[in-house]
Amino acid sequence: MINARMQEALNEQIKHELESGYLYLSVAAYFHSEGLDGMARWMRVQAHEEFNHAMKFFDHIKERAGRIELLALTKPKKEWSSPLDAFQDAYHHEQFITSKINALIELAAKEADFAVRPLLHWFVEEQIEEEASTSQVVQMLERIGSSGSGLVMLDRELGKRERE
Ligand code: OFO
Repeated sequence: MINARMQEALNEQIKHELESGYLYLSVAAYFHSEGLDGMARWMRVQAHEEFNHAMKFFDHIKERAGRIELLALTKPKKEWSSPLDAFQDAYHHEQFITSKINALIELAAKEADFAVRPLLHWFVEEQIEEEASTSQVVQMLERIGSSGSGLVMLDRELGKRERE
């Protein structure tokens, strides 16, 4: 059975993952409002991934006979000044999530919770990908600068993203 401190921390992580999805849906809505449907699609796929992340913690608590508690979600930001600004926010958010995963690893060590280690290890790998994918788009947008045609091409490219 999972101990109370770990259970509380994993319940908080469910909230962080759902808030990631909520933020990316809000970014998707912003992109739709700008006519950038490809970028919106990329963010919508990302929001689905975040829901799956939340469910990994949800199922872990359930499998260890813990009590899942869904916490209130924070309202996400609604406007960004540019696609670059929006993807920079996504990148910074992923860095924040990485710091939360690291804190969970520290707590698991302190609480001698060996059962949660494989799950957290999965997230360590996942966060490498999550940071890389958002920072790659940031770099592309920085290169594109104010080129309208570059933005159209990138929008088309990002719109090819499929759900895993
Ligand atoms: Fe984007 O990795 Fe979960 O939050």
